[in-house]
Amino acid sequence: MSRLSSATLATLPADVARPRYDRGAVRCGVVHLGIGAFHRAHQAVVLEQALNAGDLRWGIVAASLRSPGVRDQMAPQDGLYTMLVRDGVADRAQVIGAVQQVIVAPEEPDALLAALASPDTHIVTLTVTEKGYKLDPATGALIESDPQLAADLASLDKPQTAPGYLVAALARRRAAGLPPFTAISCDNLPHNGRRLRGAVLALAQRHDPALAEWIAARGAFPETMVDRIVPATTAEDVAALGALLGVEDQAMVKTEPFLQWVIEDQFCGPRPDFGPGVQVTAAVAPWEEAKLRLLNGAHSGIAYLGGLAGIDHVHEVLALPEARSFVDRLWDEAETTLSPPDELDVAAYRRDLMARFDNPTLRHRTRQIAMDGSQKLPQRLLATIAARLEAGQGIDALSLAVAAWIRWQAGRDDQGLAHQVDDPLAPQIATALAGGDSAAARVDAMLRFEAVVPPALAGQGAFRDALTGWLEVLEARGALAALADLAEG
Ligand code: NAI
Ligand code: CS2
Repeated sequence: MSRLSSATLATLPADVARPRYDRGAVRCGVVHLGIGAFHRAHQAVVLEQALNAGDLRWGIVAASLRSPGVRDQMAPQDGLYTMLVRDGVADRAQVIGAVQQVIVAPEEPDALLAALASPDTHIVTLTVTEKGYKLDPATGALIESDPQLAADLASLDKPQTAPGYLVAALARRRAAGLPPFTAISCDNLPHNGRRLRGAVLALAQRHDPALAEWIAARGAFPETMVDRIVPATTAEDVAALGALLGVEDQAMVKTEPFLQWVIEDQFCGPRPDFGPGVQVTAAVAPWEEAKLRLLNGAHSGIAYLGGLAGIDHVHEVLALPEARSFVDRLWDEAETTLSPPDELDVAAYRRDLMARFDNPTLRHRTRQIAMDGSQKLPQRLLATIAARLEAGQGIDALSLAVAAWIRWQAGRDDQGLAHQVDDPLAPQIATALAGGDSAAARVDAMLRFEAVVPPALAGQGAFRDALTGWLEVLEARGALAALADLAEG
């Protein structure tokens, strides 16, 4: 089967949407760091809207700071890929042309630095995962013990981290008399703009205080809330799309119809008319907090409890009435901690979230969501628990989700089947848990893990007791029994 490419574009079925602009006339106003599935189904699709609307300044130079994977998938396809939108009943395919070049930074660091320093570049977006910022999840401070960051602290001649590339490129722009670019984090981090700015300024300060001062004065790091469920692509997805299109697309992504992007109105240069699904506003935090605590908090609880029960996909977990009850209880607890935007109808948002989770065609794997829990739990569950305890309120569902994360670290589900604990802190967590000879001891070990659990929360007896109680149930009777207990409680 031939590959999707500029040459085979015309052979696609008529109902497959494709670029309506001249790709050869596009200029790259955006550099993206971390070309993963989410970028291809979210920011790139928004920029495709701008290109299709006739503003050809907004092509993308995308980079992977790690593996060549996506470059090798996209290069034979002239940078084209398909986004398959699956609403649970029907599929809609759109070929995206916004990505003009994919750089594998470890192979050609200067090519990425040149793109970042180009006068055409006005915006840099990032999806490097929560761990890509090299920040302590609990405190937000730079993790100076990280080998890649340590190398960038020593020299930026060949950057190795996202903050490193941004600082090295901003130095080039300043030396060339160019303005900074607007750096937009699109990762699920609380105050992602502030965190990115902090990492960049801290690193710049080590190398050149005058550069740090220039970035602080003239740069822009808007806060954002990003939302679209984009599960990792599987070989089955690629095969099914090939049967639909008649060409092979190794870089395809699958997603849901829903898309939301809330961006703080803080730009230091030109920006596109982002179009439908995007809000540019002064106040992002209320949107971000609601999404992280409702959608992502539930997602993590579903992932660990479902994974422990040996259930592979989100929609399959939610086929269990006890799991739906758990999600509703978690949302009842989380909702009291929110200061939602006036425009947000939380009851309707919860109904829409459950429908999105129920979409059987996304086949969102619990194990994918379970990844990097040490980087996710602080903003998804721990901050919510701290707020509930401060208000003297219960944490039954929230604490069950955290206890399930602790149980997940054992590397075996309730049937004894082994799983990989995919987390940058997995070795340290395993070591911390190894010494515990009871659920209480294992909870105490985790509460001492300051990289994840803020000491003020760790010292709360109600939190320790709730975690211990749930972990004893999980270890003795399993996740389904714990869900049943909660539903009856
Ligand atoms: P992915 O696995 O497809 O891509 C991850 C990207 O991050 C890859 O380019 C990888 O090379 C890069 N990366 C990973 N660790 C890194 C590090 N330490 N330094 C630099 N780059 C690193 O994952 P996907 O689905 O694209 O998600 C990426 C991020 O996007 C998530 O972590 C989350 O913050 C955000 N997001 C994802 C959503 C989704 O449903 N997939 C939805 C909303 C936000
Ligand atoms: C998920 C998120 O993998 C995960 O941790 O919870 O990627 C989730 O799909 C997105 O935040 C939805 O916008």
